[in-house]
Amino acid sequence: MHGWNGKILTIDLTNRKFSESDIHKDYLPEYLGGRGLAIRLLWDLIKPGTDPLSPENCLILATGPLTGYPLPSSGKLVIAAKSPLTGGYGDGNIGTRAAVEIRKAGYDAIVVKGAASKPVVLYIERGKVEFWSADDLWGLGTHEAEEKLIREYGKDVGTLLIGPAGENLVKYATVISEYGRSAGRPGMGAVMGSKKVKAIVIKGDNLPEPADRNELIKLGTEALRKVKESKNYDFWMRQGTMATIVWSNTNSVLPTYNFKEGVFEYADKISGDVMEKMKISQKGCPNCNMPCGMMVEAKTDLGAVKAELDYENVAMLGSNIGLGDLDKVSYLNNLADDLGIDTISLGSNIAFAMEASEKGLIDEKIEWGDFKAAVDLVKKIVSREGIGALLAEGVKYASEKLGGEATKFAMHIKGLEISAYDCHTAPGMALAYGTSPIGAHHKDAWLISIEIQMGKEGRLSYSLEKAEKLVWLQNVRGGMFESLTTCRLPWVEVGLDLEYYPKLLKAATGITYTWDDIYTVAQRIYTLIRAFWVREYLASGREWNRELDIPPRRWFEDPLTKGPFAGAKLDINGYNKLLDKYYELRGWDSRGIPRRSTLEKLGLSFAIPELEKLTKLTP
Ligand code: PTT
Ligand code: SF4
Repeated sequence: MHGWNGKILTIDLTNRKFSESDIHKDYLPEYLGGRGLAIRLLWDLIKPGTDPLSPENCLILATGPLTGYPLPSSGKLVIAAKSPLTGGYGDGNIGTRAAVEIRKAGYDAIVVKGAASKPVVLYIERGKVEFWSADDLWGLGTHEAEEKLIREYGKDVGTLLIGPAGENLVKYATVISEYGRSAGRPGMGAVMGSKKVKAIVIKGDNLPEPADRNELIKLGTEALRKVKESKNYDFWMRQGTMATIVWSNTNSVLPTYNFKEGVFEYADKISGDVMEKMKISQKGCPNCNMPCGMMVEAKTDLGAVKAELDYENVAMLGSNIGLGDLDKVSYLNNLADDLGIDTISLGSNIAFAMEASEKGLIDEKIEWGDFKAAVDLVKKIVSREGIGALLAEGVKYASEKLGGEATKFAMHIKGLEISAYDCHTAPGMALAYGTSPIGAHHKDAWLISIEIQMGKEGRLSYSLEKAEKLVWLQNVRGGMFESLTTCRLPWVEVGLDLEYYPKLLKAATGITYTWDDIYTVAQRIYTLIRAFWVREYLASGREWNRELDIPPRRWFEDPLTKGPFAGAKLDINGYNKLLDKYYELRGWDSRGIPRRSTLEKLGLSFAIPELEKLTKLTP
């Protein structure tokens, strides 16, 4: 075998044991790695209906056949589990040295199961796992805890850790690495916390041997050079994802006041240009020559901090909560990283509380743009105090508890808070959120950039071609990149030719994958993830229906009141037409459940008996 290690490390926390096993011979060629391997392992290892915060859930760290090799932006890792926030499949993709070290330690994936009785640090090398006490780290923020780990283990290790949010099982706690990389929006940090794992430290030695080392190095070097020669490179290096603030505002999609509007009157105060003036350094993931981690120094009444800014963080903790001051937004961003909580869901929960306060649905007075109230609320959420205990469960739960009108402005899909694009004027992007395999996240399909290029009429249309584009984007981004596992930004942001990827895959594994083969792998992954959601919902006594793929009522009922698209909102009939087309293209029925014939065609027949115990499958 080339390009993969072919091995999984399983760590059983309950019994403080570990074992190595060979990965089933078909899994790697059929699912590639990363997300593909993670969903197959979750399907196999988790009993239907498992409580996500119980020892029976598994936390999976999965790499792919390109991870760690000298080619563009290859230091990425998928962290997956059954999500405590949504009850379905959850994952996140983190750029960290830990990704490379896992591969170098001889594994394609690590499965962490059971639960420790006391806080632990897991130290992993090839063929070795040590369980160290984490008593001195439990309760610490991720910044201080990581510093201690580096002092203890040295700089040449990979680290993954949780903050107090993960320890306190906040449902949107994430896993953090390298002072501000964050992954696993649907509560992967809470799953790690439920297992009492404060940190995982990994040190490897050698990457698996590729099938054709010379070819891999030749292609990788050439692709790295192409990245640098791109015409967008210089601007990207100045602003990274922060350039999107102005773009989103100009195009009326910047989430503002809890997704009420798409334009923000203070957008110029939180823009990429302002960030450039605050920038002190730039950092990146392993093997990346277009580093997007924009480190800024920010000063506020509450103190000075250093923070890593990205578009999503700034939009959700800035315009979406009415805060037009990048120093203060940076403070909140840094607090989220230190506490180990997702900035997107956090911004949505703060905005939800502000709107609920405005409407008199809660007793607390939390006004739009009130920085100190927001900081106070974050601390309450993480310690689960007062209103924070409700919001620690996410906006879906909080809105159902408050009842009535609250569910209309709880901005989530399937329980995951929507990331930073307002969709009053973007039906295709709304569909991308509706059908994202982890709940409302943009990573699988950034259809909005295509929609905006279609001009006003095209953008507002419900043309079925949008569903076709969506499936293609999902297959490339959420299927291929999440499984290879490399960063997609060299392609998305500086236009690296996609044709490099099948070639690199061949050089790594020795197997020829045509684009049709890659799309089939992606279809398999999306369909198995969907089967997992259906299985987990029905086995937990929850209903499954197409309503779960429909965005919140706000976008259909409350038109925009500002900007060039004032008066615009989504149309439910148009949306349902797109959704039907999407299901048809995926081979799912009108409930959004994979058809029996689709499961058979994609080599997923093993899922049929389990699903048939729970529902009648459409032929
Ligand atoms: C990702 C989501 C994103 S997507 C952002 S900003 W983005 C937020 N970042 C957070 C953060 O920071 N701190 C925090 N406490 N919470 C945060 N939550 C949000 O998490 C990230 C980059 C980015 S920056 C993007 S788009 C791309 N995402 C990729 C992806 O998903 N797959 C892939 N193959 N390549 C990608 N490249 C880019 O990676 P999640 P990271 Mg992240 C401070 O994890 O759960 O997927 O959510 O991983 O290493 O930080 O890189 O404008
Ligand atoms: Fe990491 Fe950004 Fe480079 Fe992607 S572009 S590998 S997220 S630093």
